[in-house]
Amino acid sequence: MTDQPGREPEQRLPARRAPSDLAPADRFSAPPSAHPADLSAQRVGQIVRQSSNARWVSLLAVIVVVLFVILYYFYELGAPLGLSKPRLVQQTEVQQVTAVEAGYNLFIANCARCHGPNGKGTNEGYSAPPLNDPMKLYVHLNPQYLKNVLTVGGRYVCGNPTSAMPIWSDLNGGPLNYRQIEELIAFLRAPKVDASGNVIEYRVKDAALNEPIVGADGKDLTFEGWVDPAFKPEAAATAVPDCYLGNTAQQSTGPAATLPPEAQIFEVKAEQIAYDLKAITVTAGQPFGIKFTNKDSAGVLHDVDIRKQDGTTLQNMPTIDGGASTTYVYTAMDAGTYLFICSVHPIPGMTGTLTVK
Ligand code: HEC
Ligand SMILES: [Cu+2]
Repeated sequence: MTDQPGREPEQRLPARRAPSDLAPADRFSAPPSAHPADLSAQRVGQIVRQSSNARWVSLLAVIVVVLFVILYYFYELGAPLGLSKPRLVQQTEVQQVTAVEAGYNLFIANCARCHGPNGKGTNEGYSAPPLNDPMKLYVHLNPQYLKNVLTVGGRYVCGNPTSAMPIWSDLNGGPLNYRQIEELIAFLRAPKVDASGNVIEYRVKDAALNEPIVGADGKDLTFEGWVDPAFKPEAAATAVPDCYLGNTAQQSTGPAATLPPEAQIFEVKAEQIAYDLKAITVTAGQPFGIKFTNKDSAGVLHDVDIRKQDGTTLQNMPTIDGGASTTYVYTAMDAGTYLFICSVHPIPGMTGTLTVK
């Protein structure tokens, strides 16, 4: 570059300039031949092709983005005509089922020994009141009530401070954390059928591995929810009392009536959730008494109510705790056959026949 032989020295290199001089404007510009005013046909074709390619590419990009937005919209909010459910709803359902399945294991591990594996409680010979009962699940066993019972323990149910029902929430010294309480409630309130009326099959999961447990027939073990979403109580049905022992207002009927001295008095003992006496015969039109002893352990309540054969209560007596005894006084009755029964444990073992003649 610096040495160009065959030229006059002044043509070889530009003359030195004083540093303050501005560089000539065309010093670094390409010569006019490098950018001709008119384009060659080939170049024009190239330019046109290139820009139409670019427009196709951008059109495609726009289409891709628009399609994505539309598809994502339906994915997020649910496709029309019920083709798919909103993403959050789907996710909630998945998590709901997971909670129910975890709650089932918690129930079997902690509650089944008193309330029975099916939640039928005293109806299946267990010591605690039933939970799996459509009338109870309809309103009484609502999530907030369940949460309170599990946090406060059995005293929340009937105000019995020595209730056998333990405190479960670790907020209150119990063994289960808030998540486990939620899972238990999810299980107790699990719907039996889905929105289209199909029975939901929840799977029994291994508590440690969270894997489905396979039964002897090679299929996953399943269980069903207790709550029938379609259940409606009959118009004439009586509401479930706040305390399963019955209406407390009705129970505190002031001082017990006294018996005339010649009245018949029977002795009934309850032990192991069973009466020792299964048949009583009394005279019609005369009051009578039952000297009742509860020989079960504290926390197991019994009473002796009188009901008609169809189950309507005629004479409702207050329950007594295990270890206590009392004398129930019954008013005179018409001739007939009735039941005397424990309202806490209406099972065959705690049901007897009362014959009035
Ligand atoms: C040691 C026996 C025992 C165990 C274990 C037990 N319960 Fe109970 N439960 C009872 C008794 C007894 C009552 C009745 C309360 C009372 O008045 O004393 C009761 C009452 C209840 C009630 C209120 C029922 C109603 O009709 O209002 C609910 C709900 C309940 N239990 C849920 C549970 C759950 C959930 C578990 C497992 C985490 C559980 N129980 C474990 C004995 C038990
Ligand atoms: Cu009883």
